[in-house]
Amino acid sequence: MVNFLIFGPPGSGKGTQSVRLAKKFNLMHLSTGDMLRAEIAAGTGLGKRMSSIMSKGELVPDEVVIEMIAAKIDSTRDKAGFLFDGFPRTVAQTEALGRMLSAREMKIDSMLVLDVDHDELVKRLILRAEQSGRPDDKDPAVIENRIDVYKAKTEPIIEYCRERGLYEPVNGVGTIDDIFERLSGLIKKYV
Ligand code: B4P
Repeated sequence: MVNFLIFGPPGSGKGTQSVRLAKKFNLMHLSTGDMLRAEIAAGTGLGKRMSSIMSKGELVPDEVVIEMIAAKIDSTRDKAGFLFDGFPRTVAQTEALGRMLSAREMKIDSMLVLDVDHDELVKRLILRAEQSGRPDDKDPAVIENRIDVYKAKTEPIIEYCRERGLYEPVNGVGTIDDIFERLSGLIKKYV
């Protein structure tokens, strides 16, 4: 199995690219954001508890997403590997993922980091708010908070992965097709 992290700030295009990459390379796409939004849409107790955290642009507790990911890893069959999208988001989640994978004799092969400047991120998320109705996209103050939370809690993972030789930066500005080609070129080295 080959396993990848797709990484970058909110609005960098992780979700957009992951759907296409998963299809092309037969990877299991695991997006903690999508899983959490599915809980909210289904009106579960967990969804209700997480909804106010997400609408403020804060991170949900580590143990919630770690449990979700572990369950998905164990129920996945017939895939060439995993594409983790929006997970991990803290160093604690990264360490938990490492333990989960090594217990199953797997590892992360590469961390693909989408590099997009601040103004472009804000522009994309404001545009998405018009179509998605996502509460965390509607308010510019919440968008700024998500970017700040990314810098404070998520960005340190880059150094953690760089030290382990996993870091591969990708220019995340350009057309969706161009960025898909850049990412595909990197993934092809492993599959
Ligand atoms: P996520 O669902 O992970 O969402 P995201 O970071 O906002 O977006 P992404 O980078 O995937 O952007 P997209 O492709 O959609 O997280 C949402 C929330 O869930 C978090 O804030 C947090 O509260 C919670 N959460 C999730 N995982 C968690 C975890 N592990 N731990 C704790 N909390 C967690 O692209 C954005 C827009 O840009 C789209 O409209 C797209 O069409 C557009 N776009 C994409 N590529 C483009 C391009 N090249 N050019 C122009 N536009 C582009």
